[in-house]
Amino acid sequence: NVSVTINGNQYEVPSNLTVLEAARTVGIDIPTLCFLKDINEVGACRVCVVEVEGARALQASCVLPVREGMVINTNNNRVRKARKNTVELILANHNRECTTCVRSKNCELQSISEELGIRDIRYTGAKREGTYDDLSPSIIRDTSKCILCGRCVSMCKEVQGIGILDFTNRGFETAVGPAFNMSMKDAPCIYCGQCMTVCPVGALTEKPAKDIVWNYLEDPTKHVIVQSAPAVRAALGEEFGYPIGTNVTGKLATALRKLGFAKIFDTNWAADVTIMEEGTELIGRIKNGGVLPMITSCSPGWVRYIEFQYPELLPHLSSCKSPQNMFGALAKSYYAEKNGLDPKDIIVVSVMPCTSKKSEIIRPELAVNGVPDVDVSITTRELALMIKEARLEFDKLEEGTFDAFMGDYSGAGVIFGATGGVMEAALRTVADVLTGTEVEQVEYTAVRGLEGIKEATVNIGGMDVKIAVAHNTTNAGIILDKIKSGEADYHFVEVMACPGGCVNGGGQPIVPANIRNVIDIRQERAKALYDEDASKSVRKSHKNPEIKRLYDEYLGEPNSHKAHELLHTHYVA
Ligand code: HC1
Ligand code: SF4
Repeated sequence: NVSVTINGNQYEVPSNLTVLEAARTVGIDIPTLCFLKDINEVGACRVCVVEVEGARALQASCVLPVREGMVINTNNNRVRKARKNTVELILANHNRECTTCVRSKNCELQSISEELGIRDIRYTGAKREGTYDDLSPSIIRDTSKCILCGRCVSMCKEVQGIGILDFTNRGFETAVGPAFNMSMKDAPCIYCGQCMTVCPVGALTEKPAKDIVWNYLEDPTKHVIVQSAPAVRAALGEEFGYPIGTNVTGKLATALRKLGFAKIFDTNWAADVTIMEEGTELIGRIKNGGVLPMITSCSPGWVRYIEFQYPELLPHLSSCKSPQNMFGALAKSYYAEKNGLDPKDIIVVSVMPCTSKKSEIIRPELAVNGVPDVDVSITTRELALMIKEARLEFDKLEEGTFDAFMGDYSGAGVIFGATGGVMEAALRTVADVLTGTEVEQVEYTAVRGLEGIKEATVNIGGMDVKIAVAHNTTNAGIILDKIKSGEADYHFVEVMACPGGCVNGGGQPIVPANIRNVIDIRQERAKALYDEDASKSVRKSHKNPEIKRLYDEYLGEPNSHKAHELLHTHYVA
């Protein structure tokens, strides 16, 4: 420990802290704009400056280690003036169209301007000419809003191991973007959207599609149905003031119904279908000497990653489409047939925690006879906007349920949204199939939690099944290198592109840094899903009565010819 004086009071604080952290441990908040714990600790914005006795210039507290005997002032006139000045300079060069910005009311620059009491901006002059790039299916980059904090750069490079975004140009012309200012559409971007979730302002946002949904909902010639992904229910409530980690399944169902969808179904149901198909594929590959390890293919950011970075390993991907697309394919075949509908009249909308899903739905190899499985994909955030536009009072909605037929799901389907969840769901079914019994164990805790790479060997019916789970693409890369070198002898690997899995997807509600720095949102949201799983009486995909019905009445067996036509694909380099 060291002894420091902050704002006139003496404290003992751990010696390995920065001044920013030390102040926070004793309840003194220093504002920040670029700081993001463990991800972006670069002292770029200088909003966190403090006065240190003996030093002439003010110091950025986020990169300043504490020292024995340090005397610090975090909030005197000089400090406040400097902070205000810094933020005014940022604002002078910022496109301040707050009223029409998608981040209005959830913008860290807006909040800090308000907290510092900025009422006018003394600096006027030239504004940087911005780039507005909306050509990709998933991301809009608007540099007129960018404040050069560097969070997205760190996220893409350090966490995701990709490095699409970087500082370009110099001085006044400095901007953040892909090399040569190319469009995100042309860069090897996986559309994970992690850069958006850390952007403090509206410089990186999703490509919106909610107005397309509104138009379909008013088109009398269309039968518009919706599916909602596992992780949506673990985060949507945050947009309406619920604590992080609140499960809002019931209100989500009611909200979707009130928005006017003809049927409200659940991607969790399709996750159960995926387990039937993927589990069977795995057993087949093990028994028949197929390519091992088999790797999950449901996270479209991950699929883009392996395509760009390790195309030679594509045969390891499961041939299964993602649950989102399996749902769509079955809606336009099974559901259409059972309800006497023309598939051409059915519009499938998906609500996803993901921005990459917007690119997955337009992949030509996933269409069935040229018809896309899913017509429109919106994020959790866009759904929240639709609920607000419809003026529904979310907290007052009654607890509803999803529609039968493609809306009932097992606990296995729910946990897909957390890292390790697909693996655990698969093991529950594979264990029963391989042993020909009803295995009592349903929980596989070795694959739960936030360790970057989880490895385990599970004995199933006398056979040792070696598994690994990776989340974020840096960890995915580590596993792929091991597979490439022959060092890995796994049978089955789960990869999710986003840190923590879909619960922390690029389309989820954006949590400002001051909260992210103290709460692990991945853990809280995952808990909401594991709790729902534990509360279910049916926790294995193959025990879901609606899944049994699908196979009895329509598909026959998992991996049948019909299942292959609708639910599987082939990724080629
Ligand atoms: Fe996911 Fe999936 S779990 S990819 O993270 O396999 O997006 O939630 O919908 O498709 O089910 C996302 C979540 C989601 C698919 C499923
Ligand atoms: Fe990088 Fe993902 Fe953002 Fe693309 S979407 S720039 S890969 S963080």
